[in-house]
Amino acid sequence: MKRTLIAEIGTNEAILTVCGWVQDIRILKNLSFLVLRDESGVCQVTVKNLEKPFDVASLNRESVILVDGMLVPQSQSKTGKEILASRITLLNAAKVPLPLAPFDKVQADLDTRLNNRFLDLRNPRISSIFRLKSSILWGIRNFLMQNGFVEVQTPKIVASATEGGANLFNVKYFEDEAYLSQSPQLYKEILISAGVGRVFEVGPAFRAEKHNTVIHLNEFTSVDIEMAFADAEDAMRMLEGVVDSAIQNILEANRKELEILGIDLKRQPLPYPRVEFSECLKILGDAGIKHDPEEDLTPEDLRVIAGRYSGFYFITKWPASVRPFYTMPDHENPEFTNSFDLQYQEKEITSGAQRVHDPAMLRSRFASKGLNPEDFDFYLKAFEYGMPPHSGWGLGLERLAMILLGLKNIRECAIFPRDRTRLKP
Ligand code: AMO
Repeated sequence: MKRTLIAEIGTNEAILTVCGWVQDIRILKNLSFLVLRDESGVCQVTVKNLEKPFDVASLNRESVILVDGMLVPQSQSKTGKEILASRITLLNAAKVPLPLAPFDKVQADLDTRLNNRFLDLRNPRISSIFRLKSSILWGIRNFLMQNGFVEVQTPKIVASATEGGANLFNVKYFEDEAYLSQSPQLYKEILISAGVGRVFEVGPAFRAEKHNTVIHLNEFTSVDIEMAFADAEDAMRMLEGVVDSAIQNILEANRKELEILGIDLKRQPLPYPRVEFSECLKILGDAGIKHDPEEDLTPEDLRVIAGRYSGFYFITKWPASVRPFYTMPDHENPEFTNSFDLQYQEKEITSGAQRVHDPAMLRSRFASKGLNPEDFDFYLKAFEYGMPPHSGWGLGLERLAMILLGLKNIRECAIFPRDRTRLKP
């Protein structure tokens, strides 16, 4: 279909065709006004003398129409763009009442919005979130490609757990039992043995976590990297570059969306602060909170620590007891590991580490975590024939988007979220 995007009205022809959704209708005595919307913006359609009669009064909001008409130069309309219609064609009528009115002054509750996501997304405030998320990912990809990474796709139907057995979704795989992948961890490491050097993946990760929080989804987008001949510091530097590139990209490409959402985003100078886990325990101690050095930090602990750091910072050198089997112990102090989390205030955005590359050490790590090495035979094999030292991380894309866009619930950043009670749409 030949059409002019609303954003481009006035830049080319005076006689044009625009298509879109009817956002508003105002009927006067000898004259009607429509507000027409497409993906690029809104314009006013003035209906006076049509070549072929069309009953504007019978039109429902959010119906899809095609308008042939003439540009009105120096329009006085609120939208700044106006077309005097010569012909209106109804392409598809919307039913009444709408299950969600996307332009109501009072926003519907999140559940109603998600149940009617196709209508919710018609509001540019909502669709801007996903334009920005797409741009964040482009900034990430661009930075990784410039730094010699190759993008891969690894299987999402898998035979073993990587991030702890409790959070697995089971899948019936013909005669076998399989799982939905929690993380591409094992595969990205195998690719390091394969000599790829630097590898990344953007893909879904599945976690059967039962708790319902504003930072957890049961399916999220994991951005994963792995680098050969690299230590944890190398991986952290790559991560800072990635986050900064994502911010830079939206600042350059998405002024309009940032304005629609009222976001005042700034780059944070590099490097981001690094705080060792033991230092976190001191901060907690100063606040009168006793913490077992072998236990993970609780959300409450993280809130206290976040009081000392605004913005992004790393927590490094986590205890071995709280990190997965593949994490490299610290050479001098093996109860701790060469690991890190990137935090934004109290929220974790990324986990990463230097990995164990020695197969004998890996076997003993399996034993200490109560795991059966036979379940990981295909993974261990890749370590027996020349595995370089390597490091990497996994970043939750929806968490990063949520933080950069200042949103309170991660579900706002998943176009069709999956949570404990939501399997549709
Ligand atoms: P981890 O399990 O910490 O590490 O996950 C990495 C990052 O993924 C995001 N994330 C989630 N986002 C939304 N909902 C969830 N349920 C959820 N779970 C995790 C977070 C988190 O920081 N294999 C390691 C990574 C590595 O070491 O390379 C891993 O998966 O932002």
